Amino acid sequence: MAEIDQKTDTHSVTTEETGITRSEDAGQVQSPSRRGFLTRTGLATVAAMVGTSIPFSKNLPIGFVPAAMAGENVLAGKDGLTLLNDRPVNAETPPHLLDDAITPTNRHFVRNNGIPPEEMDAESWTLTIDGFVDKPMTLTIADLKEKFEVVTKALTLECGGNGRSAFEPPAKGNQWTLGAIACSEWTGVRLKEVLEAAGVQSNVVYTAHYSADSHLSGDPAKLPISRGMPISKAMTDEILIAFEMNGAELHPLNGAPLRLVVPGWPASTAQKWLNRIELRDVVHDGPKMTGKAYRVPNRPVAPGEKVETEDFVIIERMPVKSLVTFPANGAEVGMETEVRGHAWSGDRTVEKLEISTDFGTTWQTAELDAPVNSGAWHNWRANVKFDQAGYYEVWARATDSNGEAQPFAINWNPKGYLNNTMHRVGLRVS
Ligand SMILES: Nc1nc2c(c(=O)[nH]1)N[C@H]1C(S)=C(S)[C@@H](COP(=O)(O)O)O[C@H]1N2
Ligand SMILES: [Mo]
Repeated sequence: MAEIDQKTDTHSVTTEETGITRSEDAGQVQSPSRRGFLTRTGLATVAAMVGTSIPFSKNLPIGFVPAAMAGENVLAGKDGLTLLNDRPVNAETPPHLLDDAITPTNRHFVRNNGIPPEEMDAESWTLTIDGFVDKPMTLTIADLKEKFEVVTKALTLECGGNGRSAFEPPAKGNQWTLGAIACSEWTGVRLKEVLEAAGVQSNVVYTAHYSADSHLSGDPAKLPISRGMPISKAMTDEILIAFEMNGAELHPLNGAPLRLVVPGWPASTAQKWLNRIELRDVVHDGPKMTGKAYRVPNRPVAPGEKVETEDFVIIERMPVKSLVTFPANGAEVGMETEVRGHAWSGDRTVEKLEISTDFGTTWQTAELDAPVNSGAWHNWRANVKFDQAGYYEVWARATDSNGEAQPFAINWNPKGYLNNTMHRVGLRVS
């Protein structure tokens, strides 16, 4: 299992550059490009993948893959995630593991449409800005750091299909329950400043994002995903071109070494392994921009109703939503307990978080923190008392700055996007 190829490339191995290499014919699952990033990136990445620093890294024999990463673990460096798919890798985080105010990297969900790139080398990586710009540019990550202000922000990413599993009739696609949501701390430069430096021409209406991952078919002419956003959105302050996640390199499954982070909009807008942004004078038409992908009907439709492609519109902001992260569903609690979680609403703020323990008959207002910065989720908590033992459910309902509240029932749509129904957590009180 831990067979190692000692013959290949980086074997002037130093303690900084362990250059761990796996046998190509070990028949292991090659995701996320295990061989590629381990040979090209150093200890920091290995440490990110095992989830902590490696105090005795000096003693790690050449070519040894940390045991925590060996074998079939396509989710190396992730902790407790539920794997929905391994080709491409898709994994969500159970709500009770999302309890932290800032989501640690090992708890950030993974949504891949294709196969991550083999090479994720931060030193040689480049980002090209082209299309309708005055000065097309190609920048290294060092250039980005040098030319633009480096900022750190907590930013919420949620997959447009989060909650899909609850749709009836079912919608095709990853059967996400609640856990395709995270709010990590991202460090990078503002997309807006980079686009301004390139000179946005007056006819630009949309961005187009490109990356180094490959299509599942292996066909190099096909892209797994290439989405974009209106230029007005791209020029907002919160959007980052990020090279750090929670103070370390990006996790290979979350887009190392460079990605977009677009809070509040479907996270499909947030291209991972980003290597090019093109400014266009038309709405982008790349893979997953057209047809039914990340689009919803332009009117309410009945469950199961067939909708013509031309009646779909592109999803922009994500709707108001919340999560109960403590206690866990099914937990046993005493006659009094704290209940807590997060709430968010696209690019708006949340005004109110209420919880009910009597199936929605009465509601109690929770203590709701302001987001640590624009683009982050809100944390909330409440103290709950029960009069007698038994089975209860905690329901959480967020209301946003436009007065929109989470619904009881889902507005069905063919691809199962935007499910923002209330989160229910069952408790046994004794
Ligand atoms: N290059 C690239 N970027 C991508 C994707 C992808 O498959 N390839 N998936 C998108 C989708 S659909 C989502 S929900 C987010 C998920 O980000 P995460 O995997 O870091 O959680 O990445 C987006 N960016
Ligand atoms: Mo997504």
